[in-house]
Amino acid sequence: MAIATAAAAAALALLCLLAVVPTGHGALQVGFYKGKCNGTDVEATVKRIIASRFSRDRTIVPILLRLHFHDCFGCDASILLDGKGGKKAEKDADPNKSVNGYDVIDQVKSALESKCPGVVSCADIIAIATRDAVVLGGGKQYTYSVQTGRRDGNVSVASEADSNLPGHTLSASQAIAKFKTKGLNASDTVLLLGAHTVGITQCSFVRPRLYNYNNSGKADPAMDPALVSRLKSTCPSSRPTANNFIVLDQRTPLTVDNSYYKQILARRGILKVDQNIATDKLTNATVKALATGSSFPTLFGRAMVRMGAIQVLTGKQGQIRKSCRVVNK
Ligand code: HEM
Ligand SMILES: *[C@@H]1O[C@H](CO)[C@@H](O)[C@H](O)[C@H]1NC(C)=O
Ligand SMILES: *[C@@H]1O[C@H](CO)[C@@H](O)[C@H](O)[C@H]1NC(C)=O
Ligand SMILES: *[C@@H]1O[C@H](CO)[C@@H](O)[C@H](O)[C@H]1NC(C)=O
Ligand SMILES: *[C@@H]1O[C@H](CO)[C@@H](O)[C@H](O)[C@H]1NC(C)=O
Ligand SMILES: *[C@@H]1O[C@H](CO)[C@@H](O)[C@H](O)[C@H]1NC(C)=O
Ligand SMILES: CC(=O)N[C@H]1CO[C@H](CO)[C@@H](O)[C@@H]1O
Repeated sequence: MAIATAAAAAALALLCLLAVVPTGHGALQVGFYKGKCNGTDVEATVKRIIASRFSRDRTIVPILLRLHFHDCFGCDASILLDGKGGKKAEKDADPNKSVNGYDVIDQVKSALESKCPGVVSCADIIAIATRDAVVLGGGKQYTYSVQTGRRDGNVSVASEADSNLPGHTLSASQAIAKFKTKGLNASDTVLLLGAHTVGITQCSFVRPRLYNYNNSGKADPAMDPALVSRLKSTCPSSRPTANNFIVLDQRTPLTVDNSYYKQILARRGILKVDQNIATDKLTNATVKALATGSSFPTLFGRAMVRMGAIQVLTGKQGQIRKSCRVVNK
């Protein structure tokens, strides 16, 4: 299966250059690039390239979602920068390994630079490309208007990234607290974790739940025993370094849908944090509503817009990078 070959891990996050923007979205607006690219439709250009990639490789959906999330604990495209002079950049931060998708961002960037140099930010390319990928992976009902007008940061530091990303064993209240530091609330936290409806995780994050949960010598009792058996065969304890992957949504791993919530209610959450939001009284009602109702497509898009507004640079701040991988001289 194609997804099993996709790289998985993650990198993350960023510099707190600006205050959190909890309401309104600073100077971001829908259609910021209209009429600004010599007659080229910027959003249509992004969409064409993402659709072409998707037709060959559906894992572009989880790849871009994860990239956008990790960048957005600061939304200034810092995650795209290559490390310089032996310094670790965000890309090299530990949870990183393989936040992928840099190549498709580069492809979009060069297509746009050839039409209107220095106009479209890398941060906006990530935001637009992710929206397009979500719609390709989920269908038209997942369409949302993406806000643009972000500018690119010019600093990337791995150590800041490391401490910023949420851990996979967080309780619901810890996850909510983490998102709150970025101006997002409990509903946003549950909705955005719904991105785990696509993609994969490496065995190392799941093994503790399978073999020795909380030093009990047994599996996590919160996990469906049938799932425990299946996952044990993918992630054997005898080969702790085996670089195998598990799909985060066991039912429809490449489709953007609300099946993630149904799965976690059925005790088939893969990461501990996924399972935690299904059982905690702070989040269980929201999870149930998303699993049983039809509101996820609309609400997910709204939460993505809020995530895309975290600590953005706008106006005269930052720069429009010429190459997404390096800060302009
Ligand atoms: C408390 C919050 C979150 C935690 C602790 C978390 C943790 C993780 C972990 C540990 C993985 C597996 C990485 C690996 O195997 O290397 C993962 C994968 C993923 N995460 Fe999250 N995540 C969180 C929130 C989000 C959000 C908000 C999004 C997007 C909106 C997101 C999108 C994804 C996607 C799409 C994947 C699969 C990537 C792929 O298949 O390439 N996550 N996450
Ligand atoms: C239009 O294209 C020309 C030639 O590539 C370029 O110099 C100019 O900056 C572009 N205009 C805008 C608004 O990007
Ligand atoms: C979270 O914020 C959104 C958007 O402002 C709002 O619609 C929603 O009701 C809030 N949820 C909670 C639990 O406060
Ligand atoms: C872990 O085990 C300790 C001691 O048995 C127990 O008090 C605690 O509640 C357990 N924690 C979880 C998350 O299961
Ligand atoms: C959520 O959990 C609490 C405490 O475990 C429980 O009392 C409540 O009925 C649950 N709500 C739903 C909607 O499942
Ligand atoms: C980084 O951006 C700030 C403005 O946000 C600017 O003052 C500074 O000179 C930039 N640094 C570099 C190396 O480009
Ligand atoms: C700690 C660690 O393994 N970091 C990796 C992050 O990604 C870079 C580039 O792919 C690797 O070279 C690093 O080893």
